[in-house]
Amino acid sequence: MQALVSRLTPSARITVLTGAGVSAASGVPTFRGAGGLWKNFRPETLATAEAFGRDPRLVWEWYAWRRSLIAACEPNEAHLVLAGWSRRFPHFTLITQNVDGLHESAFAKALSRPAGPTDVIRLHGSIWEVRCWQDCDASPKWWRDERATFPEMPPRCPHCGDLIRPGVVWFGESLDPDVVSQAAAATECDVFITVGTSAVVYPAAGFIEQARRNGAFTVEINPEATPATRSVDLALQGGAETILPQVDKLIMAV
Ligand code: BV8
Repeated sequence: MQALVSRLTPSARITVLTGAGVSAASGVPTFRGAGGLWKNFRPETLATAEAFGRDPRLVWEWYAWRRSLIAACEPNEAHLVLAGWSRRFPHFTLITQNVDGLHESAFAKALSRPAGPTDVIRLHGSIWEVRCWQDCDASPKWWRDERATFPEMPPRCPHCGDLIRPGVVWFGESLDPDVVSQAAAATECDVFITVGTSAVVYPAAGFIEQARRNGAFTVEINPEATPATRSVDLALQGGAETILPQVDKLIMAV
């Protein structure tokens, strides 16, 4: 752990990539962990445009279930430490695959200010945003919708009456190119830490290798081994909610 702490200096360019594991301690089920399955559906089969086209009600029931679950969750120590690092380290970038919004909530809690547009690079969108399924002209590209329940299932576009869809990136859909280039630029760094991801979903998992090729000191924080474990410089085996506060304490002690 000292090998990491000694590199987390104020001048260092530090990039952190997170996955579902960083929210596990908050009670949000991961995708591949126990409890990740819903009604015996594999997430990859529900999180697709095809699945939505086939049965929008079923897909919305899944997202409504996840929203109701996430709404009851609070950011944990891992989220709070990372929010704190965005103030401590001038060259800090936080990239997440998570759509739960807990990183953003941690900014409000740790820094008593809302997360700004560049504080969290969201690769896969947000479960608290929606879009018109037809992308009708009257509707904005996406808008926030934090309703606990929808008056009707599946919910409708207030502009054209057709369906709305979750504001997330589904499997088989391309990520926003601006977001991808922001994340790729952040792999030009001194320290790249991957936290709580199984490193199997692309292009997100590719940023770890990209950072390594760019000469960054790469670190993985995960209780289990992943395809990235053998290529990172340092693998810290354990929960993010335990290891990140430990690292933070050691930084403060320096
Ligand atoms: C695309 C939003 C262009 C929706 C998500 C290259 C190779 C192979 C396949 C592909 C490839 N390129 C593209 C693909 C296809 C596909 C893909 O990667 N498939 C995988 C399954 C093989 N990628 C795409 O489709 C992407 N689009 O590439 O477009 C294109 C299009 C067509 C064809 C080619 C190219 C879009 C991907 C985004 C999909 N949307 N989410 C929603 O949330 O509903 S992905 C979703 O799943 C999450 O956002 C996240 O990214 C992923 C889940 O992964 P993790 O977050 O890592 O979670 P997981 O449960 O797997 O692991 C948790 C980890 O935490 C575990 O390791 C566990 O040990 C650890 N852990 C547990 N507790 C803790 C902990 N760690 C720390 N602390 C703890 N306490």
